[in-house]
Amino acid sequence: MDETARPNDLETYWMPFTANRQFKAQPRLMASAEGMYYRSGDGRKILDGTAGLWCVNAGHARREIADAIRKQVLTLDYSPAFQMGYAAVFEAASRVAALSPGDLDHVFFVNSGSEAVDTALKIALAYHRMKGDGARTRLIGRERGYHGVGFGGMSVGGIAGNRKLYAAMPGVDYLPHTFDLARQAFSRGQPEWGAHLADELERIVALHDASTIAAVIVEPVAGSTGVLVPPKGYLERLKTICDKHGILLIFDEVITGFGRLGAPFAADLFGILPDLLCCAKGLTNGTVPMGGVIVRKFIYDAFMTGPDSAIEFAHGYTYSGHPVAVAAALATLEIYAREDLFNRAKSLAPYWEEAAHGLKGAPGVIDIRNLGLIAGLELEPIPGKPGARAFDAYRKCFERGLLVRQTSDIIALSPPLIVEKAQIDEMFGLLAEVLKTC
Ligand code: PXG
Repeated sequence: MDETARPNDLETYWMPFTANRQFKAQPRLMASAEGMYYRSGDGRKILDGTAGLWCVNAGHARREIADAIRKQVLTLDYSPAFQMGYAAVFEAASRVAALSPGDLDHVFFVNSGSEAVDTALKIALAYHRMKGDGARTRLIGRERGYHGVGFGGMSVGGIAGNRKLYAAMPGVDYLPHTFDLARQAFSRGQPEWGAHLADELERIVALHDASTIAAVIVEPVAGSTGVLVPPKGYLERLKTICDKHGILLIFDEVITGFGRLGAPFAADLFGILPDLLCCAKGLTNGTVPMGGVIVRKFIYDAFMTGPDSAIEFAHGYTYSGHPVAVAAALATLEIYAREDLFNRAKSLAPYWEEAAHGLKGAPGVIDIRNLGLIAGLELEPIPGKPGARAFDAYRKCFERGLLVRQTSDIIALSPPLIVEKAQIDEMFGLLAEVLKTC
Protein backbone atom coordinates (compact mmCIF):
# COMPACT_ATOMS: atom_id res chain seq x y z
CA MET A 1 0.00 0.00 0.00
CA ASP A 2 1.34 3.38 -0.99
CA GLU A 3 0.76 5.46 2.15
CA THR A 4 0.40 8.67 0.13
CA ALA A 5 -2.57 7.13 -1.62
CA ARG A 6 -4.53 6.36 1.53
CA PRO A 7 -6.82 9.21 2.63
CA ASN A 8 -7.46 9.70 6.33
CA ASP A 9 -11.03 10.83 5.79
CA LEU A 10 -13.33 9.69 3.01
CA GLU A 11 -16.40 11.38 4.40
CA THR A 12 -15.85 15.10 3.80
CA TYR A 13 -15.32 15.09 0.07
CA TRP A 14 -18.68 15.07 -1.72
CA MET A 15 -17.80 13.19 -4.87
CA PRO A 16 -19.25 14.20 -8.27
CA PHE A 17 -21.53 11.81 -10.18
CA THR A 18 -20.65 9.11 -7.67
CA ALA A 19 -22.59 6.76 -5.44
CA ASN A 20 -20.87 8.31 -2.42
CA ARG A 21 -21.99 5.82 0.23
CA GLN A 22 -21.25 2.79 -1.90
CA PHE A 23 -17.85 4.20 -2.90
CA LYS A 24 -16.88 5.13 0.64
CA ALA A 25 -17.77 1.65 1.85
CA GLN A 26 -15.53 0.12 -0.82
CA PRO A 27 -13.28 2.82 -2.27
CA ARG A 28 -11.45 2.59 -5.58
CA LEU A 29 -8.40 4.81 -5.24
CA MET A 30 -5.85 5.85 -7.81
CA ALA A 31 -2.30 6.69 -6.79
CA SER A 32 -0.39 7.47 -9.98
CA ALA A 33 -0.41 7.12 -13.75
CA GLU A 34 2.08 6.72 -16.58
CA GLY A 35 1.62 5.91 -20.24
CA MET A 36 -1.27 3.47 -20.65
CA TYR A 37 -1.47 2.58 -16.96
CA TYR A 38 -2.79 3.81 -13.67
CA ARG A 39 -1.49 2.48 -10.41
CA SER A 40 -4.18 1.95 -7.79
CA GLY A 41 -3.90 2.91 -4.14
CA ASP A 42 -3.23 -0.71 -3.27
CA GLY A 43 -0.37 -0.86 -5.75
CA ARG A 44 -2.00 -2.66 -8.69
CA LYS A 45 -1.34 -1.75 -12.31
CA ILE A 46 -4.58 -0.75 -14.06
CA LEU A 47 -4.74 -0.59 -17.85
CA ASP A 48 -6.48 2.64 -18.83
CA GLY A 49 -9.31 1.64 -21.14
CA THR A 50 -10.97 5.04 -20.96
CA ALA A 51 -8.21 7.67 -21.25
CA GLY A 52 -9.25 8.83 -17.78
CA LEU A 53 -12.67 10.23 -18.63
CA TRP A 54 -12.16 10.40 -22.39
CA CYS A 55 -9.47 13.04 -22.01
CA VAL A 56 -5.93 11.63 -21.73
CA ASN A 57 -5.51 11.05 -25.46
CA ALA A 58 -1.70 11.11 -25.47
CA GLY A 59 -1.34 8.84 -22.43
CA HIS A 60 -0.36 9.73 -18.89
CA ALA A 61 2.52 11.66 -17.37
CA ARG A 62 3.78 13.30 -20.55
CA ARG A 63 7.00 15.03 -19.61
CA GLU A 64 6.72 17.78 -22.23
CA ILE A 65 3.37 18.86 -20.79
CA ALA A 66 4.66 18.75 -17.21
CA ASP A 67 7.71 20.81 -18.18
CA ALA A 68 5.60 23.38 -20.02
CA ILE A 69 3.25 23.74 -17.04
CA ARG A 70 6.11 24.20 -14.58
CA LYS A 71 7.87 26.71 -16.78
CA GLN A 72 4.66 28.69 -17.29
CA VAL A 73 3.92 28.99 -13.56
CA LEU A 74 7.38 30.43 -13.01
CA THR A 75 7.18 32.76 -16.04
CA LEU A 76 3.62 34.11 -16.06
CA ASP A 77 1.37 32.22 -13.67
CA TYR A 78 -1.69 34.32 -14.30
CA SER A 79 -2.59 37.18 -16.56
CA PRO A 80 -5.90 39.06 -16.38
CA ALA A 81 -8.23 37.51 -18.91
CA PHE A 82 -10.24 40.62 -19.74
CA GLN A 83 -8.92 43.59 -21.74
CA MET A 84 -5.42 42.06 -21.64
CA GLY A 85 -3.53 39.21 -23.27
CA TYR A 86 -0.18 37.45 -23.60
CA ALA A 87 1.46 35.87 -26.60
CA ALA A 88 0.84 32.18 -25.95
CA VAL A 89 -2.93 32.43 -25.72
CA PHE A 90 -3.10 33.88 -29.24
CA GLU A 91 -0.77 31.12 -30.39
CA ALA A 92 -3.00 28.49 -28.82
CA ALA A 93 -6.11 29.91 -30.52
CA SER A 94 -4.32 29.92 -33.88
CA ARG A 95 -3.18 26.32 -33.45
CA VAL A 96 -6.65 25.14 -32.48
CA ALA A 97 -8.17 27.02 -35.40
CA ALA A 98 -5.57 25.59 -37.77
CA LEU A 99 -6.56 22.11 -36.64
CA SER A 100 -10.26 22.82 -37.20
CA PRO A 101 -11.96 22.31 -40.55
CA GLY A 102 -13.25 24.98 -42.91
CA ASP A 103 -13.63 28.50 -41.66
CA LEU A 104 -13.98 27.48 -38.01
CA ASP A 105 -11.33 30.06 -37.36
CA HIS A 106 -11.99 31.94 -34.12
CA VAL A 107 -11.65 30.40 -30.68
CA PHE A 108 -13.17 31.41 -27.34
CA PHE A 109 -11.40 29.69 -24.45
CA VAL A 110 -13.16 28.34 -21.36
CA ASN A 111 -12.32 25.85 -18.60
CA SER A 112 -14.47 22.81 -19.23
CA GLY A 113 -16.85 21.13 -21.58
CA SER A 114 -19.81 22.47 -19.63
CA GLU A 115 -18.56 26.02 -20.02
CA ALA A 116 -17.87 25.41 -23.71
CA VAL A 117 -21.48 24.36 -24.22
CA ASP A 118 -23.02 27.23 -22.26
CA THR A 119 -20.73 29.64 -24.10
CA ALA A 120 -21.70 28.21 -27.49
CA LEU A 121 -25.40 28.51 -26.67
CA LYS A 122 -24.90 32.13 -25.63
CA ILE A 123 -22.95 32.90 -28.80
CA ALA A 124 -25.75 31.36 -30.85
CA LEU A 125 -28.44 33.43 -29.12
CA ALA A 126 -26.40 36.63 -29.29
CA TYR A 127 -25.53 36.01 -32.94
CA HIS A 128 -29.16 36.06 -33.98
CA ARG A 129 -29.78 39.11 -31.85
CA MET A 130 -26.83 40.86 -33.53
CA LYS A 131 -28.36 40.02 -36.90
CA GLY A 132 -31.66 41.56 -35.85
CA ASP A 133 -33.24 38.14 -35.45
CA GLY A 134 -33.84 38.37 -31.71
CA ALA A 135 -36.92 36.12 -31.79
CA ARG A 136 -34.65 33.14 -32.43
CA THR A 137 -34.33 32.05 -28.82
CA ARG A 138 -35.32 28.41 -28.97
CA LEU A 139 -32.64 25.74 -28.60
CA ILE A 140 -32.93 22.20 -29.88
CA GLY A 141 -31.12 19.35 -28.16
CA ARG A 142 -31.55 15.61 -28.45
CA GLU A 143 -32.73 12.80 -26.24
CA ARG A 144 -29.82 10.96 -24.67
CA GLY A 145 -27.59 13.95 -25.37
CA TYR A 146 -25.06 15.00 -22.74
CA HIS A 147 -23.77 18.53 -22.80
CA GLY A 148 -22.39 18.97 -19.33
CA VAL A 149 -23.95 20.32 -16.19
CA GLY A 150 -24.29 24.07 -16.66
CA PHE A 151 -27.88 25.30 -16.83
CA GLY A 152 -27.70 25.66 -20.59
CA GLY A 153 -26.00 22.34 -21.23
CA MET A 154 -28.24 20.51 -18.80
CA SER A 155 -31.31 22.04 -20.41
CA VAL A 156 -30.42 20.97 -23.94
CA GLY A 157 -29.22 17.62 -22.62
CA GLY A 158 -31.56 14.69 -22.82
CA ILE A 159 -30.72 12.56 -19.80
CA ALA A 160 -33.68 12.43 -17.47
CA GLY A 161 -31.62 11.69 -14.37
CA ASN A 162 -29.47 14.78 -14.88
CA ARG A 163 -32.50 17.06 -15.19
CA LYS A 164 -35.19 15.83 -12.87
CA LEU A 165 -34.12 17.73 -9.74
CA TYR A 166 -33.57 21.05 -11.48
CA ALA A 167 -35.71 23.44 -13.43
CA ALA A 168 -34.31 23.11 -16.94
CA MET A 169 -34.49 26.23 -19.09
CA PRO A 170 -37.76 26.70 -20.94
CA GLY A 171 -37.81 27.12 -24.70
CA VAL A 172 -35.95 23.93 -25.52
CA ASP A 173 -37.18 21.11 -27.71
CA TYR A 174 -35.60 17.77 -28.49
CA LEU A 175 -34.81 15.59 -31.43
CA PRO A 176 -35.30 11.88 -30.84
CA HIS A 177 -32.13 9.94 -30.19
CA THR A 178 -30.90 7.74 -33.01
CA PHE A 179 -30.55 4.40 -31.29
CA ASP A 180 -32.73 1.39 -32.07
CA LEU A 181 -31.44 -1.91 -30.77
CA ALA A 182 -33.65 -4.06 -33.00
CA ARG A 183 -32.55 -2.30 -36.18
CA GLN A 184 -28.94 -1.47 -35.37
CA ALA A 185 -27.55 -4.18 -33.09
CA PHE A 186 -23.94 -5.11 -33.81
CA SER A 187 -23.50 -2.48 -36.52
CA ARG A 188 -19.85 -1.96 -37.27
CA GLY A 189 -19.21 1.77 -37.32
CA GLN A 190 -22.17 3.83 -38.50
CA PRO A 191 -25.54 2.01 -38.55
CA GLU A 192 -27.34 1.80 -41.87
CA TRP A 193 -30.73 2.57 -40.33
CA GLY A 194 -31.82 5.88 -38.91
CA ALA A 195 -30.84 8.80 -41.20
CA HIS A 196 -34.53 9.72 -41.49
CA LEU A 197 -34.61 10.59 -37.78
CA ALA A 198 -32.93 13.88 -38.75
CA ASP A 199 -36.18 14.79 -40.51
CA GLU A 200 -37.75 15.13 -37.08
CA LEU A 201 -36.09 18.54 -37.11
CA GLU A 202 -38.47 19.53 -39.90
CA ARG A 203 -41.37 18.55 -37.64
CA ILE A 204 -39.96 20.68 -34.83
CA VAL A 205 -39.47 23.59 -37.22
CA ALA A 206 -43.02 23.22 -38.49
CA LEU A 207 -44.29 23.27 -34.90
CA HIS A 208 -42.34 26.26 -33.58
CA ASP A 209 -41.47 28.05 -36.83
CA ALA A 210 -37.85 28.51 -37.88
CA SER A 211 -38.00 32.18 -36.89
CA THR A 212 -38.01 31.12 -33.20
CA ILE A 213 -35.13 28.63 -33.36
CA ALA A 214 -31.54 29.69 -32.67
CA ALA A 215 -29.53 26.48 -32.77
CA VAL A 216 -29.41 22.71 -32.77
CA ILE A 217 -26.79 21.08 -30.57
CA VAL A 218 -25.70 17.46 -30.88
CA GLU A 219 -22.77 15.27 -30.04
CA PRO A 220 -21.69 13.80 -33.38
CA VAL A 221 -21.26 10.53 -31.45
CA ALA A 222 -23.10 10.49 -28.13
CA GLY A 223 -20.54 9.35 -25.57
CA SER A 224 -21.81 9.54 -22.02
CA THR A 225 -25.11 7.85 -22.73
CA GLY A 226 -23.43 4.79 -24.10
CA VAL A 227 -21.70 5.33 -27.46
CA LEU A 228 -24.51 6.12 -29.89
CA VAL A 229 -22.98 6.27 -33.35
CA PRO A 230 -24.86 8.45 -35.87
CA PRO A 231 -26.61 6.51 -38.62
CA LYS A 232 -25.14 6.94 -42.09
CA GLY A 233 -26.41 10.18 -43.59
CA TYR A 234 -28.01 11.43 -40.37
CA LEU A 235 -25.66 14.30 -39.57
CA GLU A 236 -25.63 15.35 -43.23
CA ARG A 237 -29.41 15.68 -43.17
CA LEU A 238 -29.34 17.59 -39.92
CA LYS A 239 -26.87 20.02 -41.44
CA THR A 240 -28.97 20.50 -44.59
CA ILE A 241 -32.13 21.19 -42.60
CA CYS A 242 -30.33 23.63 -40.28
CA ASP A 243 -28.90 25.54 -43.25
CA LYS A 244 -32.25 25.62 -45.00
CA HIS A 245 -33.87 27.32 -42.00
CA GLY A 246 -31.02 29.58 -40.85
CA ILE A 247 -30.54 27.53 -37.68
CA LEU A 248 -27.00 27.31 -36.32
CA LEU A 249 -25.58 23.81 -35.93
CA ILE A 250 -23.41 23.22 -32.86
CA PHE A 251 -21.27 20.10 -32.63
CA ASP A 252 -20.38 19.21 -29.08
CA GLU A 253 -17.02 17.55 -29.65
CA VAL A 254 -15.91 17.46 -26.03
CA ILE A 255 -15.39 13.71 -26.42
CA THR A 256 -14.96 13.33 -30.18
CA GLY A 257 -12.37 16.10 -30.55
CA PHE A 258 -8.60 15.68 -30.70
CA GLY A 259 -8.28 12.41 -32.50
CA ARG A 260 -10.73 10.16 -30.69
CA LEU A 261 -12.30 9.17 -34.02
CA GLY A 262 -9.07 9.07 -36.01
CA ALA A 263 -9.40 12.64 -37.28
CA PRO A 264 -8.87 15.98 -35.54
CA PHE A 265 -12.62 16.36 -35.07
CA ALA A 266 -15.76 14.40 -35.91
CA ALA A 267 -16.54 17.30 -38.24
CA ASP A 268 -13.52 16.21 -40.31
CA LEU A 269 -14.41 12.55 -40.21
CA PHE A 270 -17.97 13.13 -41.37
CA GLY A 271 -17.09 16.03 -43.66
CA ILE A 272 -19.72 18.25 -42.07
CA LEU A 273 -18.96 21.80 -41.06
CA PRO A 274 -20.84 22.86 -37.93
CA ASP A 275 -21.23 26.58 -37.25
CA LEU A 276 -19.86 26.23 -33.74
CA LEU A 277 -17.75 23.46 -32.25
CA CYS A 278 -17.29 22.81 -28.53
CA CYS A 279 -14.14 21.12 -27.30
CA ALA A 280 -12.38 20.41 -23.99
CA LYS A 281 -10.88 17.22 -22.46
CA GLY A 282 -8.19 16.21 -24.99
CA LEU A 283 -7.22 19.84 -25.56
CA THR A 284 -4.80 19.63 -22.62
CA ASN A 285 -4.58 15.84 -22.46
CA GLY A 286 -6.66 16.11 -19.29
CA THR A 287 -3.85 17.79 -17.35
CA VAL A 288 -5.31 21.25 -16.74
CA PRO A 289 -8.99 22.09 -17.12
CA MET A 290 -9.61 23.83 -20.44
CA GLY A 291 -12.16 23.99 -23.19
CA GLY A 292 -12.97 26.10 -26.18
CA VAL A 293 -15.68 27.13 -28.59
CA ILE A 294 -14.51 27.35 -32.17
CA VAL A 295 -16.76 29.45 -34.41
CA ARG A 296 -17.04 30.07 -38.10
CA LYS A 297 -15.87 33.37 -39.48
CA PHE A 298 -19.34 34.76 -40.20
CA ILE A 299 -20.28 34.36 -36.56
CA TYR A 300 -17.23 36.18 -35.23
CA ASP A 301 -17.68 38.86 -37.87
CA ALA A 302 -21.30 39.41 -36.86
CA PHE A 303 -20.09 40.45 -33.40
CA MET A 304 -17.36 42.76 -34.66
CA THR A 305 -19.68 45.66 -35.28
CA GLY A 306 -20.63 48.74 -33.27
CA PRO A 307 -18.16 51.15 -31.70
CA ASP A 308 -14.56 49.96 -31.34
CA SER A 309 -14.64 50.63 -27.61
CA ALA A 310 -17.60 48.34 -26.98
CA ILE A 311 -17.11 44.84 -25.58
CA GLU A 312 -18.62 42.82 -28.39
CA PHE A 313 -19.55 39.71 -26.39
CA ALA A 314 -20.28 40.19 -22.70
CA HIS A 315 -19.04 36.82 -21.59
CA GLY A 316 -15.87 35.24 -20.21
CA TYR A 317 -14.30 33.64 -17.17
CA THR A 318 -11.50 34.67 -14.81
CA TYR A 319 -9.65 31.66 -16.13
CA SER A 320 -10.49 31.96 -19.85
CA GLY A 321 -7.24 31.20 -21.63
CA HIS A 322 -5.41 30.60 -18.35
CA PRO A 323 -1.65 30.67 -18.98
CA VAL A 324 -1.06 27.28 -17.36
CA ALA A 325 -3.87 25.65 -19.33
CA VAL A 326 -2.61 27.28 -22.51
CA ALA A 327 0.91 26.00 -21.86
CA ALA A 328 -0.52 22.52 -21.36
CA ALA A 329 -2.60 22.83 -24.54
CA LEU A 330 0.34 23.96 -26.68
CA ALA A 331 2.51 21.11 -25.39
CA THR A 332 -0.36 18.66 -25.95
CA LEU A 333 -1.04 19.78 -29.52
CA GLU A 334 2.68 19.48 -30.18
CA ILE A 335 2.66 15.86 -29.03
CA TYR A 336 -0.43 15.04 -31.10
CA ALA A 337 1.32 16.44 -34.18
CA ARG A 338 4.79 15.02 -33.57
CA GLU A 339 3.52 11.54 -32.79
CA ASP A 340 0.82 11.74 -35.45
CA LEU A 341 -1.60 10.38 -32.89
CA PHE A 342 -4.80 11.14 -34.80
CA ASN A 343 -3.59 9.06 -37.73
CA ARG A 344 -2.42 6.42 -35.32
CA ALA A 345 -5.99 6.23 -34.00
CA LYS A 346 -7.26 6.02 -37.57
CA SER A 347 -4.97 3.15 -38.46
CA LEU A 348 -5.78 1.27 -35.24
CA ALA A 349 -9.54 1.69 -35.64
CA PRO A 350 -10.11 -1.42 -37.81
CA TYR A 351 -8.17 -3.57 -35.33
CA TRP A 352 -10.15 -1.99 -32.50
CA GLU A 353 -13.43 -2.70 -34.29
CA GLU A 354 -12.47 -6.32 -34.88
CA ALA A 355 -11.44 -6.80 -31.25
CA ALA A 356 -14.61 -5.16 -29.92
CA HIS A 357 -16.89 -7.21 -32.13
CA GLY A 358 -15.00 -10.32 -31.06
CA LEU A 359 -17.14 -10.09 -27.92
CA LYS A 360 -20.30 -10.85 -29.91
CA GLY A 361 -21.76 -13.93 -28.30
CA ALA A 362 -20.15 -13.26 -24.92
CA PRO A 363 -22.59 -13.79 -22.03
CA GLY A 364 -25.15 -11.02 -21.74
CA VAL A 365 -23.85 -8.92 -24.65
CA ILE A 366 -26.81 -7.63 -26.69
CA ASP A 367 -25.02 -5.00 -28.76
CA ILE A 368 -21.56 -3.77 -29.66
CA ARG A 369 -21.02 -0.31 -31.12
CA ASN A 370 -17.82 1.33 -32.27
CA LEU A 371 -16.29 4.24 -34.13
CA GLY A 372 -12.68 5.39 -34.17
CA LEU A 373 -11.17 4.37 -30.85
CA ILE A 374 -14.50 4.18 -29.04
CA ALA A 375 -16.47 1.05 -28.26
CA GLY A 376 -19.69 0.47 -26.36
CA LEU A 377 -20.97 -2.88 -25.16
CA GLU A 378 -24.60 -3.08 -24.19
CA LEU A 379 -25.52 -5.81 -21.72
CA GLU A 380 -28.86 -7.46 -21.12
CA PRO A 381 -30.14 -5.84 -17.92
CA ILE A 382 -30.77 -8.07 -14.92
CA PRO A 383 -34.58 -7.96 -14.50
CA GLY A 384 -35.52 -5.33 -11.93
CA LYS A 385 -31.92 -4.18 -11.52
CA PRO A 386 -31.03 -1.78 -14.32
CA GLY A 387 -27.31 -1.09 -14.54
CA ALA A 388 -26.38 -3.77 -12.01
CA ARG A 389 -24.78 -6.14 -14.49
CA ALA A 390 -22.58 -3.49 -16.12
CA PHE A 391 -21.60 -2.07 -12.74
CA ASP A 392 -20.60 -5.56 -11.64
CA ALA A 393 -18.48 -5.85 -14.80
CA TYR A 394 -16.96 -2.41 -14.19
CA ARG A 395 -16.02 -3.31 -10.62
CA LYS A 396 -14.59 -6.68 -11.59
CA CYS A 397 -12.57 -5.19 -14.44
CA PHE A 398 -11.07 -2.69 -12.00
CA GLU A 399 -10.23 -5.46 -9.56
CA ARG A 400 -8.53 -7.37 -12.36
CA GLY A 401 -6.59 -4.39 -13.65
CA LEU A 402 -8.67 -2.69 -16.34
CA LEU A 403 -10.41 0.66 -16.20
CA VAL A 404 -13.62 0.79 -18.23
CA ARG A 405 -16.54 3.20 -18.09
CA GLN A 406 -20.02 2.14 -17.10
CA THR A 407 -23.33 3.86 -17.69
CA SER A 408 -26.64 2.06 -17.19
CA ASP A 409 -26.10 -1.37 -18.78
CA ILE A 410 -23.40 -0.16 -21.11
CA ILE A 411 -19.64 -0.52 -20.83
CA ALA A 412 -17.68 2.07 -22.78
CA LEU A 413 -14.05 1.97 -23.81
CA SER A 414 -11.98 4.84 -25.21
CA PRO A 415 -8.27 4.26 -24.61
CA PRO A 416 -5.45 6.76 -25.00
CA LEU A 417 -4.50 6.97 -28.67
CA ILE A 418 -1.06 5.53 -27.83
CA VAL A 419 -2.65 2.14 -27.10
CA GLU A 420 -0.80 -0.90 -28.51
CA LYS A 421 -2.53 -3.79 -30.27
CA ALA A 422 -1.49 -6.15 -27.48
CA GLN A 423 -3.21 -3.85 -24.99
CA ILE A 424 -6.36 -3.83 -27.11
CA ASP A 425 -6.29 -7.64 -27.00
CA GLU A 426 -5.76 -7.49 -23.26
CA MET A 427 -8.75 -5.16 -22.76
CA PHE A 428 -11.24 -7.23 -24.69
CA GLY A 429 -9.76 -10.51 -23.46
CA LEU A 430 -10.17 -9.46 -19.87
CA LEU A 431 -13.66 -8.12 -20.52
CA ALA A 432 -14.65 -11.46 -22.07
CA GLU A 433 -13.42 -13.25 -18.95
CA VAL A 434 -15.22 -10.87 -16.64
CA LEU A 435 -18.51 -11.07 -18.55
CA LYS A 436 -18.63 -14.80 -17.87
CA THR A 437 -18.99 -13.97 -14.18
CA CYS A 438 -21.52 -11.12 -14.33
N1 PXG B 1 -20.19 17.71 -23.58
C1 PXG B 1 -19.91 16.42 -23.77
C2 PXG B 1 -20.24 15.78 -25.07
C3 PXG B 1 -19.30 15.69 -22.74
O1 PXG B 1 -19.03 14.40 -22.95
C4 PXG B 1 -19.31 17.68 -21.40
C5 PXG B 1 -19.91 18.34 -22.44
C6 PXG B 1 -19.02 18.42 -20.15
O2 PXG B 1 -17.66 18.56 -19.94
P1 PXG B 1 -17.08 18.89 -18.48
O3 PXG B 1 -15.65 19.18 -18.77
O4 PXG B 1 -17.81 20.09 -17.99
O5 PXG B 1 -17.32 17.68 -17.64
C7 PXG B 1 -19.00 16.33 -21.55
C8 PXG B 1 -18.35 15.61 -20.40
C9 PXG B 1 -18.44 9.70 -19.01
C10 PXG B 1 -18.17 11.12 -18.74
O6 PXG B 1 -17.99 8.87 -18.26
C11 PXG B 1 -18.32 12.03 -19.74
C12 PXG B 1 -18.11 13.37 -19.49
C13 PXG B 1 -17.69 13.79 -18.25
C14 PXG B 1 -17.53 12.88 -17.25
C15 PXG B 1 -17.76 11.53 -17.48
O7 PXG B 1 -19.08 9.37 -20.00
N2 PXG B 1 -18.32 14.22 -20.54
